[in-house]
Amino acid sequence: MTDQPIEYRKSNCHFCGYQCGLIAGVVDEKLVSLDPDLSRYPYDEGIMKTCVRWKKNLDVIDAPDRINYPLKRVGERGGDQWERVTWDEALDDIAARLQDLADTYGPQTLASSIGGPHASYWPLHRFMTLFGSPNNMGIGQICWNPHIWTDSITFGWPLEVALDPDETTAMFLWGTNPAESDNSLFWRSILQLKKSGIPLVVVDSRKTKTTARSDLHLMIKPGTDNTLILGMINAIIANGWHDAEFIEKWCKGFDELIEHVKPYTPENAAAVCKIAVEDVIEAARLFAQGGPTALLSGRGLDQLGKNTNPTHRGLATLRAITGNVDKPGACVLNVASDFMTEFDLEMSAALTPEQKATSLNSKWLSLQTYSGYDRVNADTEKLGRTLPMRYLTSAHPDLVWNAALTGDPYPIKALFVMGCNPLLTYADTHKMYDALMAMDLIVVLEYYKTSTAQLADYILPSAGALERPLFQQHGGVANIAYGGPAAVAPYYERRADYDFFRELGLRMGQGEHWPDETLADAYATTLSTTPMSWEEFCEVGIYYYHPGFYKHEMLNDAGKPQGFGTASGKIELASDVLEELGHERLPSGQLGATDDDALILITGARIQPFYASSYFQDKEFRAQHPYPYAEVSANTAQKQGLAEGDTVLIKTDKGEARAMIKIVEMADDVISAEYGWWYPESAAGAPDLSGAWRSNINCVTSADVADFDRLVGTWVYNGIKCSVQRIGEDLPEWLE
Ligand SMILES: Nc1nc2c(c(=O)[nH]1)N[C@H]1C(S)=C(S)[C@@H](COP(=O)(O)OP(=O)(O)OC[C@H]3O[C@@H](n4cnc5c(=O)[nH]c(N)nc54)[C@H](O)[C@@H]3O)O[C@H]1N2
Ligand SMILES: Nc1nc2c(c(=O)[nH]1)N[C@H]1C(S)=C(S)[C@@H](COP(=O)(O)OP(=O)(O)OC[C@H]3O[C@@H](n4cnc5c(=O)[nH]c(N)nc54)[C@H](O)[C@@H]3O)O[C@H]1N2
Ligand code: SF4
Ligand SMILES: [Mo]
Repeated sequence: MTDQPIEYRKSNCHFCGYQCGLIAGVVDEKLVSLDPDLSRYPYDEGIMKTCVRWKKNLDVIDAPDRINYPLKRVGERGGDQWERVTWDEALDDIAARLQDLADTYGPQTLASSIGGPHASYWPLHRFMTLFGSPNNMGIGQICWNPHIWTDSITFGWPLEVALDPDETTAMFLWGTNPAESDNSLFWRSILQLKKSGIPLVVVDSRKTKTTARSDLHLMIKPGTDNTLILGMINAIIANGWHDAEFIEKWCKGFDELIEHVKPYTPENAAAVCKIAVEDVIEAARLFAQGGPTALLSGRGLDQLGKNTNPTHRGLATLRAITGNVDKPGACVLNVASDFMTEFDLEMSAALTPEQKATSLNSKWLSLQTYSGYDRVNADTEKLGRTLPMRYLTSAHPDLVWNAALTGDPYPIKALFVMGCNPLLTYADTHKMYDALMAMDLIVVLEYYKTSTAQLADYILPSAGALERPLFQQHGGVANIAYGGPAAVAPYYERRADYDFFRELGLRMGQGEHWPDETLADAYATTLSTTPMSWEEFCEVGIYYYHPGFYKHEMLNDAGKPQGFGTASGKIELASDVLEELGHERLPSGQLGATDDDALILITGARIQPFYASSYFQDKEFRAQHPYPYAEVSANTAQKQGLAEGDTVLIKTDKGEARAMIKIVEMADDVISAEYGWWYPESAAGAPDLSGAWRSNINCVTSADVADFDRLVGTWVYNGIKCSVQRIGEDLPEWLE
C-alpha cells in the first residue's frame, strides 16, 4: 500500500438493475474502499444494509477469473483454447470478417443478443442499425415488452405504479415476488403502507416471502390469470363497483366489454384458477372499491405464451374501469424523456425499408414487427412520444436459431453477445447450442468466461462497475435516468462496450455517426437536449421530472383535453388495432375447468443472492444457496413419490435438468424450478461448458415460435407440461 492519500469518487454498483450510488476510495487509479453514497439515488440507507452484493465490488474488480485482455479462439469452437491478441488485431479481424459475411449473405446475417437491464445497449443497436441488420435479439418478449405493448395500445403509452401513503387504498402484486427480486425502495414502501393498514393482495402460484406479508393470497393455477381477471371484471360490473363517470368520459368499448365478460363469472374463474369464489369476489371488491389501487405485475405474467397478452389486456381493463389511470396512489402515465430518446440514440430511423423487409418476425408475428410498431407508434406520436423501436421489433430468438441452422430464409452466420449469458437464460439451450456451433463468427463482450463465451471466436473484456460511467434509462419510456461517473480507468485492457462498437463502426464506414470519442462524451450528448450537464448529473446521480397526473385532462392548444395517445384519444377497452392485426378486440379466458392434473413446471422464480446466471462464481453466495431447488407442494410430492431433498430430473421433450426437491406451500400439480444454474468453477469448454447442462432449467424450455403468442412472440417459462424422475444422485455443492 502506498502512503498516497485516498481520493473519494462517486460511482455506481452494477450488480442489479438499481445501480445504487457508491463512494469509491481510490489510490493510484486502484479501488481501495467502498461506501454507500446516501446523497444520491436511491436515497435509502436500508438498501445498502440489506443488499449482500455491493461490497463484492471490491473483490470483483480484480478477481482472478475476470477477462482482462481480448481473447481469440484457436482450435475448434468450444475447445477452450485462446490466444491473447491486441484490441486492434481483434477489431481489424472482426471488421474484415463481418464485411465478408455481409458481402456474401447481406447484413442481416449478423444477429445480436442482449439480456436484462445491466448495461447501455444502445451502442450495440446503433451499430446494428448502421450495419443494416434488424436481427437484434433480447429477452423482451418474456420480460417487459408485453406490458409496454399492451399499455401503449390501451393508454397510448406505458404506465407505472405510483404508491402514495396518503392516497393508495389497496395494493396488488401480481405474478411478482419483490421480497426476493427487488432490492430497491419499492418493496420497503409496500411494507410501510401495509403498516398503516392498507391491504395487500398477492396473486402467485406459490407461497413466497411476498405472499407471507399479504392480506389476501390467491394461489392461482399457473397461466390462468386472464380468466381470474375476467371473473373480477364480471364481478365489478355486476356489483356496480366500476367508475361509471370515468368510463363514460374516457373509455371506448365498455358496452362491448359488458357483453364479453358475461360468461366469465367469478364461479368460472374459481373453477379454472383453482381458488375460492369468495376470494375472486373479494379481490374484485378490493380492487374497485375505496380509493386508488396500486398494481404491479411481474414475470409471472410475462412468460405465459398465448395467455400473456390477454392477461395484460385484462389488467389494463381492470385499471380503466375502476378509474385507476394516471392518478396519485394508483399509477402514473409516463412521458418521453427530455434527454435523447432510445429511438434517437439507436438511430432507429436509419434502418431502410429494404433492411426492415428482411426482418424474420414479419412472417410469424403481428405486433413485434416494423409494421406493428409503425401502427401503434402512429397513435402515440400524436402526443409527441416516439416508442423505442429496437426492442419492440427485436427478432424472435427461435427464428434466429432456425435461420442459423437451416439457412431459411437466409443464413445467420454471425452473432454479437452483450450483457447476457443466453445459454443459461434464453429458452431451449440445446437448439441454441446447435445454432451457435453452426455460426462463422461469435463475439462475446463479457466480464467472465461464461458458458456462452466459451463458444465464442472472440471474448472481449468489458469494463464493469466502477470502471465505466453510467446513464441508466428506463427502457426509453420515461423521463428518468440515473447513474454517475466511473471511479477508475478500466483495469488491464478492459474497455467500455461503447468503445468496441464505436471502434468497429469507424472501421466499417460509420465514422460520421460516432462523433463522441468516449462513453462519457456520449452521455453528455444524450443530456444536451436538457438543461442538465453531464457534470451536474454526476453530482446528483439522477435526472428526473415527475410527469404529473391526470394528463388526459390537460388542455391542448385548441383548448380541448389532450386525451390519450390512442386512435380514439380514449382508453381502448376494445382494440381496433388488435383487430386490424388479426387478433381479438377484447381479452379472452378459459370457460370451464379442464380436467387435467398434469404436472406443470414454472421456471425462474428469483432467488437471492443470485441474479439470473450471475454471481455463481462466488463461493460465499453458493454456500448460502448451495443447490438448485425445485419446489412442490406436499400433495404433489406424495403423488409423484418424492421426498424433501430428493434429486430429480425434470424432463420435457426438449431436454432435462437436475434439481433438489423442496416441499413448500404452493398450488398442487405444479413444480417451480430455479433458473440460471451453472458451475463456473468447473472445466470450461465443450462438451461440459462449466456445467451448463447439469441444472440449467432452460434445457427443458421451448420458444418454438409456431406454438406461442403471435402478437409479440412471448414463449412459456411458466406453465410447461413436464415429468419428474427421482435419481439416486447427489447434487454437488461446488464442482471442482
Ligand atoms: N427459464 C427462465 N429463463 C429466464 C427467466 C425466467 O424467469 N425463467 N427470466 C428472463 C429474464 S426476465 C431476464 S432479464 C434474463 C436475464 O438473463 P441475462 O441478461 O442473460 O442475465 P445474466 O445471466 O445475469 O447474464 C448477464 C451477463 O452479462 C455480463 N454483464 C453484466 N453487465 C455487463 C455489461 O455492462 N457489459 C457486458 N458486456 N456484459 C455485462 C455478466 O457478466 C453476465 O455474464 O433471463 C431470462 N431467462
Ligand atoms: N435475486 C434476484 N433478483 C432479481 C433477478 C434475479 O435473477 N435474482 N432478476 C431481475 C429481473 S431480470 C427481473 S425481470 C425481475 C423479476 O422480478 P419478479 O417479477 O418479482 O419475478 P419472480 O421472482 O420470478 O416472480 C414471479 C412470481 O410469479 C409466480 N408465478 C409463476 N407463474 C405464475 C402464474 O402463472 N401466475 C401468477 N400469478 N404467478 C405466477 C412465481 O411463483 C413467482 O413468485 O427481478 C429482478 N431481480
Ligand atoms: S441493490 Fe443492486 S445496485 Fe444496489 S447495491 Fe445492491 S446489488 Fe448493487
Ligand atoms: Mo428480466
